[in-house]
Order: sequence, then structure tokens, then C-alpha cells
Amino acid sequence: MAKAPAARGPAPRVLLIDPYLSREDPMERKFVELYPSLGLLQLGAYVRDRGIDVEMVDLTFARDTSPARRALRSFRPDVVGVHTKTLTFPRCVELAREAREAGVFSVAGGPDAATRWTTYLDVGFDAVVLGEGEGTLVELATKVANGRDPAGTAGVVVRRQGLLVRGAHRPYLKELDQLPLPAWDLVDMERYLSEWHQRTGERRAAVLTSRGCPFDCSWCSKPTFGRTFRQQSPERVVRELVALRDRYHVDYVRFCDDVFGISRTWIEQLLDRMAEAHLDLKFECLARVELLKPDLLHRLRAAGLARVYVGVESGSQKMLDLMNRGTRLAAVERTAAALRAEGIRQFWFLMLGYPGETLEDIEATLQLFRKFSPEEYSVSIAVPIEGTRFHEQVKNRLLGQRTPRASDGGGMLLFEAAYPESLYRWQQARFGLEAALGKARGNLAPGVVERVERVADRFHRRVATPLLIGKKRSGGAAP
Ligand code: B12
Ligand code: SF4
Repeated sequence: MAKAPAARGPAPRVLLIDPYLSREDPMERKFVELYPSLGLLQLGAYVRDRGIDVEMVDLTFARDTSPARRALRSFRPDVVGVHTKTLTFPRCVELAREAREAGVFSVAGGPDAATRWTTYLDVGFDAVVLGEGEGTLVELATKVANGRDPAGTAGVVVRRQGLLVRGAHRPYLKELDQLPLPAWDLVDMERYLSEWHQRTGERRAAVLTSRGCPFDCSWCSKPTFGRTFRQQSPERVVRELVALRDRYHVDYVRFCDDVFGISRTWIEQLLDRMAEAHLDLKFECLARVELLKPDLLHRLRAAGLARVYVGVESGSQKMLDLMNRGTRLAAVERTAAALRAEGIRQFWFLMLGYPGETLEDIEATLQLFRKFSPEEYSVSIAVPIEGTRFHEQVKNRLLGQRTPRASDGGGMLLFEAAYPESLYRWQQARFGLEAALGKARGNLAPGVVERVERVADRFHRRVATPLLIGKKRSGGAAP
């Protein structure tokens, strides 16, 4: 646990906890890249700027929750604040119990608690903070430290005499430039950076330049920032990048925005400011294909862009429209080709099972994948998250109490879809084979990959699909 500067006077004391234990995340070894929680680093910096004494326990590299238990006893906070994700729910339950035993007021915040706050109150948290946490945590901690009841505070939900008391919605921060730099000193940055260095030869850190997303994909859950979109100025972003380089020798940055570079003018200005600061960083981001025009990609590549995550989702225009993606397939193809031409790695997100999808649509996705062989990808079965239009659409067809597990890699069917789960798992395996063949293409004799693909396609059409969807082996049941 890293220490914050000493407190002045009887300031409220807040202990922040990131309950993510990387060794318990089966995805970690495969996909997940380790960065400290930006949400907690920003919260920590903000509340500290307002006179709150703050410490943080980051369990990412811990074996269990004992560092949190020790900090509860040694730091004696007024409030313990836990960041929540669905994956870390069992740890959060444990921490709520620890806080109760230590007689400390506990509050849950972050994406999972903001989606199902009653669950968090049920398992023992004293309060849940909804949405953006900065202003709310300052007010809540001050009230609790002064022995006042935080019930009714904007952005806070508590339970009183069995009834939920939900404060008003707290307006979003208007000026993101006014946020202090993340409180990196609250975590063991060197541990993260040296792990990255061992793995990649680079010292990598995460940066956020905006909050929210103005698009409206029907399956996307936005419990924290809603449909707002706010951006920092390019100057503010560069100040953060310079600090990371100067203080921590960071030479690779992951921009964690939901969608990076929504405004072309903004991104051009950022690139200008980065060049003026001689940053010499490599970076990666998540972006929408239609924003990545070939000429912009060329500039981004020259500025250090090494990898882009793109939500391709489906190779069928009909499906993209049903998902309200606002994306044309032609833009996907144009961008995939331009990324390849520029030598920028591409990571595709693909989704199977969305309502309305037929075997022909899945086949279109596979053919698109085959055509471009992205360097990396993930293909998941659509997850209906509460509060989304997709969830609304399938809420009467949910499959009992199934909840997705991280270990599952998006491979669990949570609603009655067009086909059985086994069919989707089989399709996932097909993408796996396709990816392996794509990688092997350069090392095999010409035509070998195509022959294997033909055999696999035939097996898929004639054997696997009829079997999995329960039809007779009539041939031609699947495209
Ligand atoms: C960038 C990102 C990542 C990055 C880096 C994450 C990081 N270390 O910061 C990487 C790729 C590493 C990553 C990994 C994972 N991620 Co991620 N990630 C995101 C993304 C796109 C942005 C997160 C972010 O930085 N937000 C900006 C900060 C400022 O917001 P915030 O964290 O929500 O915090 C604010 C509020 O929530 C609140 N708050 C948060 N915590 C607390 C605590 C208290 C006490 C209080 C009062 C308030 C509060 O105040 C904060 C400031 O306003 C989100 C999607 C999104 N838009 O939120 C998904 C998201 C958070 N990730 C998600 C998931 C599932 C994961 C993984 C579990 C994936 C996996 N293993 O399968 C891992 C977990 C890794 C980990 N260390 O926890 C899900 C979580 C869904 C859920 N209900 O659990 C999200 C919401 C995406 C989604 N829609 O599916 N992720
Ligand atoms: S999926 Fe991405 S682009 Fe679509 S609404 Fe969500 S954050 Fe925005």
C-alpha cells in the first residue's frame, strides 16, 4: 500500500480499495492488461485536493484481501470505498463484511454497483455511489466523518428502515480539465511498469482523455457517464503524458476512452501538441471505424499509433443496423485495409447471438474475419446487461439466474437465442481455427490454408451445425 502525503488537521479519512486480484482472473493470462484503476486514481486525486486524507489498497498483485484488512485497522478510515466490477463481486462482499467488523462506513462505487445497487446494499455496504464519484465522495466522506447521515446526498443510495433512499442525480463534472492529474503515488506504479517492461520491453500506462460516448449501440451499458460526452483539452492531455514520461519513464500509452478521437479537430490538435512536446511515445486506443479515415491513420501512425481496438461486431450490415451501431460495412473494410497498409495492429471485437442473427449472418462475420485476419480478436456471445435496449428485448427469455463468469470469456448464453449455446461455442472455435490459419498463412505452402478452410467449412456445414441445432444430417442446413 502506497502512502498519501500526511493529513493536515482532522480531515476526513478515506480508504479506497481496488478488489481486483489478477491471479484470480482467468482472463488475465490471455487478454487482460494490467493497469491501476483510473477511476480510483482520479477519485483519490480529487478528494485529496479537497482536503481529504486518502490511502489506497490495490489488490491487483495481492494473494488475498489481507492488505485491505490491515489497512482498515492501521489507517482507521472514516469511509472505505470499494471499486466494483461484476468479476470482483465476491471480494466486494468480503470487504463489506471486513468494514462492518472494523466499524467503518463502507461505500461501493463503479460499474457493477451502479448497475445493481440494491444487491450491494443487501450484501452489507452502507451506501452505493451512482455514476461519477468525485463530488459525491467528498460530500459523503465529510458527512460521515462529522457524524451526519449521508442519506439523501446527491448520487448516493442507502437503505433506511428497509426503504431505499436515493439522492438526486448529481450533475456531471463540466470541465474535465479541472480534474487533477491521477494520484499515481497511491499505487505501486513501478510494479505495473516493470511487469510491462518484462513482457513487452515498454513501460506502459493508461490515460483517459474523455468521459462517456455519444453513440447509442443497443447493447451498451453506460451506468457511469450515461450518454454524455466530455473531453479534456489536448493541452491537458499532453500535460498528463509529459508527467507520465518525466516521473515514470512511460514510453507507451493506452488511451482508455470508450471511443478515442471523436472529433477530428481535437485529434489533430492533440497530435500537434504531442509533437511539440517531443513525447516520442507509442500508443494504442479504441476507436470506431468510420472515424479512422486513411489519411488520419497515416498521421496517427507517424505519431506512434501501434494498435487499435475496433468494435467490428458483425460482418452483416443487417446485424449492425439491428445493434444500432451506426456503422457501414464498407467503413469496416476500408479501415481494416488501411490499418493493414499502415502496419498498425488491429484487435477486433466480435459478437455472436444478438437477436435477429441467422447462420448466414454468422457466416458473413466469419468471411469478413477470414478476409482481413486481424492480428488479435475476441468473439463473445452477446450479454444482455440490465438497463440496455437489448436487455429489454430479451428480458422475458433470460435463462434463469445465469451470470457471466470472467473465466468464460463471453462464452455463456444468458438468454434464449436463435440457436443453442453449443452452436455459438462451435462458432467461437471456428474463429479460433481461422485466426490460427491466418497466422500460419505466410509459413505454409500456397493453397494449404485454403484447403484446410474448405475442409473445415464442409465439416461445419454437413456435420457440426446440423448436429448442434438438432437437425438431421441433410447437408445444406447451414450456409
Ligand atoms: C479502460 C477499461 C479497462 C482497461 C483499464 C482499466 C483500468 N485499470 O482503469 C483494461 C483493458 C485493463 C480493462 C480491464 C478490465 N475490464 Co474494463 N473497462 C475499461 C473502460 C473502457 C473504461 C474504464 C475507465 O477508466 N473509466 C473511467 C473512470 C474515470 O471511470 P470509473 O472507473 O467508472 O470510475 C468512476 C465511477 O465509476 C466512480 N467510481 C468508481 N469506483 C468507485 C469507488 C467508489 C468508492 C466511489 C465512491 C466511486 C467510484 O467514480 C469514478 C470517477 O468518476 C470501461 C468502460 C467504461 N466506460 O466505464 C470498461 C469496464 C469497466 N471494464 C469491464 C471489465 C469487465 C473488465 C475486466 C474485468 C475484463 C475481464 N477480465 O474480463 C478487466 C478487469 C481489470 C481490472 N483491473 O479491474 C466492464 C465492467 C462491467 C462490470 N459490470 O463489471 C466495463 C464497464 C466495460 C463493459 N461495459 O463491459 N478495462
Ligand atoms: S459500444 Fe462503444 S460506441 Fe457503442 S455506445 Fe457503447 S461506448 Fe459508444
